[in-house]
Amino acid sequence: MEKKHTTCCICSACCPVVVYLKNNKITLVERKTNARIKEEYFCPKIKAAAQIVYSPNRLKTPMIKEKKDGKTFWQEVSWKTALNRITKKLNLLKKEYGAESICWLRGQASDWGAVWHYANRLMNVFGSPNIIGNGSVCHAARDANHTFTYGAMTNPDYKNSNCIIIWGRNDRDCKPPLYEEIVHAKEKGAKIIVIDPIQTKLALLADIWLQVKPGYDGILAMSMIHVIISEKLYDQDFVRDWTIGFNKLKDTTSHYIPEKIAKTMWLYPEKIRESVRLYAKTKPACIGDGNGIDMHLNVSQTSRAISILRALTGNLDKKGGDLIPQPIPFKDIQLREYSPKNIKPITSEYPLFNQYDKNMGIHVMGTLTDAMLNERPYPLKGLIIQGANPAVTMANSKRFLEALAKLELIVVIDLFMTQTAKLADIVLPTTTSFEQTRLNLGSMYSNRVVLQNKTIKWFENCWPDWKIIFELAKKLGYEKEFPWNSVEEAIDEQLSPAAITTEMLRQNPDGILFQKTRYKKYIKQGFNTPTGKVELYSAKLKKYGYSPVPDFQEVWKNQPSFYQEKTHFPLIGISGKRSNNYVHSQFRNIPFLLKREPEPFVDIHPKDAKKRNISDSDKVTIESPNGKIIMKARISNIVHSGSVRIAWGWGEYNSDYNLNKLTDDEQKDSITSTTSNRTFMCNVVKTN
Ligand SMILES: Nc1nc2c(c(=O)[nH]1)N[C@H]1C(S)=C(S)[C@@H](COP(=O)(O)OP(=O)(O)OC[C@H]3O[C@@H](n4cnc5c(=O)[nH]c(N)nc54)[C@H](O)[C@@H]3O)O[C@H]1N2
Ligand SMILES: Nc1nc2c(c(=O)[nH]1)N[C@H]1C(S)=C(S)[C@@H](COP(=O)(O)OP(=O)(O)OC[C@H]3O[C@@H](n4cnc5c(=O)[nH]c(N)nc54)[C@H](O)[C@@H]3O)O[C@H]1N2
Ligand code: SF4
Ligand SMILES: [Mo]
Repeated sequence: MEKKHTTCCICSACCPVVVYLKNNKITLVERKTNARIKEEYFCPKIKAAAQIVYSPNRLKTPMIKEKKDGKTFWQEVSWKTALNRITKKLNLLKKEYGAESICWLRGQASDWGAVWHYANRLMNVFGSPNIIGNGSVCHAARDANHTFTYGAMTNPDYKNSNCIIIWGRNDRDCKPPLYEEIVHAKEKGAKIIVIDPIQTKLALLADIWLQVKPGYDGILAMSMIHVIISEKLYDQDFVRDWTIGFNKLKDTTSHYIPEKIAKTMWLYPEKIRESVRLYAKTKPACIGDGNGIDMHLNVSQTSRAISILRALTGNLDKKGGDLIPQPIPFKDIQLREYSPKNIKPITSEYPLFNQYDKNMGIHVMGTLTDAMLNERPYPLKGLIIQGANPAVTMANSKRFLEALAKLELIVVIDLFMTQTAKLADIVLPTTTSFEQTRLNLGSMYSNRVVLQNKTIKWFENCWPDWKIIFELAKKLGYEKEFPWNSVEEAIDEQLSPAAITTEMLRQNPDGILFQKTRYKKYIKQGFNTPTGKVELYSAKLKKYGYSPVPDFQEVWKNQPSFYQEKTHFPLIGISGKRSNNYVHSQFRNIPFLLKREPEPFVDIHPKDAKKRNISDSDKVTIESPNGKIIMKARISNIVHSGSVRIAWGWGEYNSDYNLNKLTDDEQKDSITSTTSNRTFMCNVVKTN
């Protein structure tokens, strides 16, 4: 049996794997693990890799939606015909409404490798400033606020840590290599604190579990800062030499006394004090924050407050603490100089988040539906959707679908005929991570450069994302700007400043370490902030009209959406965990995975169930002011009474299960446009 090494990008954990092949067909894929832990972690999705790659449901060739005798149908076409049709329409729309009427939307699966730079380059040369990633509901909102505080997003160094806070994050199901590091640290004696409204498997492993009220994390962080300052548990040398705004922070947090506010967070004051003392007194310590604190209306202030904890305790960029990345030098190929100077992107209402990192690109997704529906600041006419299923994953599905219906051109680049693809005019079939060579995103930001390596040839008449972009660019007349004939040529150019080539990466399947890991880099180079220090107080945020020190006075932002309607919708709905069987809306069409988890559930506390006469496995309706969905109930103590956890991502399988029918997209975090997909008021009633 032949054996090849690559990176799996079925989910964003991007694990190194070994692929076993027979007659050039994948038979088995195994995750490489460095774990020396007792429990071997099992990733179901990788076991299903062959079923995913060879799924009979895969798109096999480009298709155009045609109309005849009042009926619409999909016509299979050649790549040439599909790209010609797209080019013609794009040019028409550009002529009539301007290039800015076209928007490119990247989802979580869109080409993890190239830092999205190929698509950015194409839109820049086309002349549209509207290329948007979905990071406002994902990690980018957190990333930006780490960056405002100390110049970059830190990574927790779990494996070398003696105390780990896992905050709104579930590495067990989402990042297995990191989960193994946590377990390894625990086995070596590290203390674990989990902050999560749900009793997850990680919470069961923890020394302390804080079952925080959903969305109250920022207030909790402020009360932890208060304890650290008032009990003098902070690193006094670091605070003196490397931070600004300590006194302002001290004043602001003086109101956040655990004994006064713990109850509003569903917590006990002594437990808050116990956990913060453990965290601040154990060195080194780190905090892994996750998507559980994203997707709230206060994500910016919350991320800032959590970031400040890392700085106050002196754990920044220390071994076992919170590491500042060591990006490798790479060439920026985005051609931003082509982007029109006089046309603002549709995201310009969020200027700070628009420009916080030139490599990440724009992630202000919260403006998209508004721009499409209200033609504000100008009409959008065409949308190219790559690696996303927004019909299911965007907040307030109903409104998003209304907006989509207004467009004159929708192109979807995907593996499957998803709910979103069904609404497109043209679908372009792409390849799975095992069929295409890409640079791994993490590689550009961290120190170890890893290649995702093509292991089999492209399925049927599918093209990898890079080829779709390169060929579309050429059809549009940008041969000069897209001179590459292969992705290898493009990657070599991107990596030229580091003097690393695709071939070298192929020779080193575990990656190439660019330079030795260095700690406390700030001593030589300062922090990458306007003052060169950790900004507990941010003059930049103040200049843009935001609170310079995190504060949670605007009460509505701490509440789940629809809080004002709590009389009729008294339960906090939590958009539930990412399952290790699935990735968001994906893979309910894969038999091995569907068999493991055949249906979605809503977890409801026994007290709340009793009040509603609901028993285990009863069919229930979950309703919010925006819509209704139906699932089976699971009576469970893992949720706090007053909240329910609703299974996530099932809307692709059956639209009755589409959680985003319940969510709101009206209110947003004022810095990042983040909608509160995570928590919202709802009610659960027994369905007759
Ligand atoms: N209520 C609620 N809403 C949420 C979330 C939540 O937890 N609750 N989570 C939010 C978060 S963090 C995220 S990241 C988004 C995710 O939202 P999406 O980005 O829409 O994620 P997926 O459902 O995984 O859709 C990815 C699509 O890409 C396709 N695909 C897979 N691999 C490739 C590839 O290599 N290239 C291309 N072109 N396509 C590919 C898949 O078939 C799938 O249709 O949802 C957000 N929305
Ligand atoms: N198997 C699998 N892996 C994935 C994905 C997937 O869909 N499936 N998606 C990928 C993507 S795009 C992302 S963004 C990452 C996300 O990965 P993580 O950052 O680990 O985020 P989640 O698993 O969404 O949620 C983490 C935890 O937050 C908790 N939580 C919910 N609400 C709150 C709250 O208000 N406060 C606190 N403190 N906690 C809360 C949840 O109960 C959950 O245990 O996973 C990636 N990996
Ligand atoms: S965790 Fe994700 S990236 Fe890692 S092997 Fe499983 S599916 Fe692939
Ligand atoms: Mo995400």
